[in-house]
Amino acid sequence: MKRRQFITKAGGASLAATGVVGSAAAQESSDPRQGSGTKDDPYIVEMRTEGSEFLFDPVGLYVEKGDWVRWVNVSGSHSTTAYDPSNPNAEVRLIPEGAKAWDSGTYQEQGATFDYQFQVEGTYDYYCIPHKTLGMVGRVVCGSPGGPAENQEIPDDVGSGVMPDSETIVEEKALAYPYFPETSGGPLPNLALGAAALFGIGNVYLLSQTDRFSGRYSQDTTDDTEIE
Ligand SMILES: [Cu+2]
Repeated sequence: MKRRQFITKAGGASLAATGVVGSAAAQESSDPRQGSGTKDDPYIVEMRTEGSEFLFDPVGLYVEKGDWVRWVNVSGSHSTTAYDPSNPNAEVRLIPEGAKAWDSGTYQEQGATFDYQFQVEGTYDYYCIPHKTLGMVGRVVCGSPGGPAENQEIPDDVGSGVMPDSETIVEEKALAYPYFPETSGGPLPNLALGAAALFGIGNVYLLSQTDRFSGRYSQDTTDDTEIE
């Protein structure tokens, strides 16, 4: 059971690595920010299903007070729904005080759109109703970061990446999915894969040592076989 879970995670990690390469290439050719924020030409956030990934892209977006954002259902069935107790499955409010909570409902049709005007400054976290627990969440910062989203973590996973911090959203304006923070050692997925590889090598070494000194290695091997 554990082994199967590990294989699943490893598969996800390589998918994530592929996604990073893809979005890096996309960023070179085009800004992840589409639109200009007006009612007639709103900023665009795509809602997509890609294999086992369910995502908002860009996952982090900066807007000015009064700007419009349009969510477009590109593939799969999705909603854009603000974290607010009045919305389905949301137990916390993660949008600024005084801001109007939104919920598009779940769209099945490709090309369906939902528009929202940001009228209160602060940080807005939102999710997709069907895929809330599968990592489909996003963040908009209007004007400057603030509100309850800044003081608590979202209660759900963030797909293959991490939720962009608000300062990075303000600096970069739009962050393509999946988002990984910059580190001195390179992108996170490579570090994670490297750590997993080291961990695996270490395990093999430890098992061989156990074998040599106590003979428990063969017992462990039997357990491993049963697990498979
Ligand atoms: Cu979804």
